[in-house]
Amino acid sequence: MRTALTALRTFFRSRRLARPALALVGGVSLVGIAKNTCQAEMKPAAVEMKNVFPSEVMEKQNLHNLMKYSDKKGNISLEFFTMAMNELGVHNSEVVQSFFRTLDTDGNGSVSFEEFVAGIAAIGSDTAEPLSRLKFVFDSCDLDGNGVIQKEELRKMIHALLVTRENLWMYERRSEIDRDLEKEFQQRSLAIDLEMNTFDEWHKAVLIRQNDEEEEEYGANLGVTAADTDPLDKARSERMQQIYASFPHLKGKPLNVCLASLAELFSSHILSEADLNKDTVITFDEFAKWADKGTKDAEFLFSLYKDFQIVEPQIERTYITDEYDTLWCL
Ligand SMILES: [Ca+2]
Ligand SMILES: [Ca+2]
Ligand SMILES: [Ca+2]
Repeated sequence: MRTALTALRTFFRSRRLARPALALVGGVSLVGIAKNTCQAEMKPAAVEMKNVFPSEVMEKQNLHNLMKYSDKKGNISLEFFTMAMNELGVHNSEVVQSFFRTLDTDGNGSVSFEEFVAGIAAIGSDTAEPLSRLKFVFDSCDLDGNGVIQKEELRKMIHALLVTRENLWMYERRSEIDRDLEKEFQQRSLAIDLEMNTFDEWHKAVLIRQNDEEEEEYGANLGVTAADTDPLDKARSERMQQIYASFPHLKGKPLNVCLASLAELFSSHILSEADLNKDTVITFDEFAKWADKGTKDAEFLFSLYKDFQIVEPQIERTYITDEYDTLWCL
């Protein structure tokens, strides 16, 4: 078990997310994110947020998504919070509600901008105050809010965090691929005199092929080989290979099975480490002692929270034509 856990930690720690760890509420949609956001209006909370977070964070985060889920004052209801979490791939209502309850510190049924910032500050920054961080992680893992963490609660939470992380990873690959495709299109369109002259048409040709004939035709025109016509599939497959390499016992299993298995493994291990009096539950005191040891397992659990983001990163996209711009913003 020890070897597998070490591999687990190394594996997930080695995967740096390209953007800052601070999280703002929003949603991750794996397709065409930019289209939701182009013409959104900035709400006061988002403006205020600019004063709270460092500019380099703000530059890379998409404020418009906070607006998508909050009212004008920046308050987020459970309903909208659930939508945001669903978009991240978190569908377990116990996990969603626990996160919401943990953020809603005054318990009035909505997460205010201030509460949100405080929650994010507790888990998302390098300089987070240790006790707030500890409390946030403990409270959110205590899904039913009865003051102790059971193994099943821990498993569900870790699973949700792993799923989120994978979705964000895929989202980032998708963004990278879109950027690469666009760059490639620009280069190739300079070299080849093509009738189709918008990135959108080319993108369609490469990714949304109607049939093999079309693929061949476009491929021949563009010098694109079959092997590189679906970069997202390729990225996905590479990702699975990485997981299998780190966890040989999961070889051949689909991603959801792998994540479920890892959540089980990791939660069992944390329970065995932290439950000092062996009564099958972890109290806050036990949790604090466990975290205080600064073990790699604790570090790993906290790192899952730190990377947890409920905002989509901003896509820095240079639109090629007005027509294309309009298409995406509809
Ligand atoms: Ca509140
Ligand atoms: Ca509990
Ligand atoms: Ca105990």
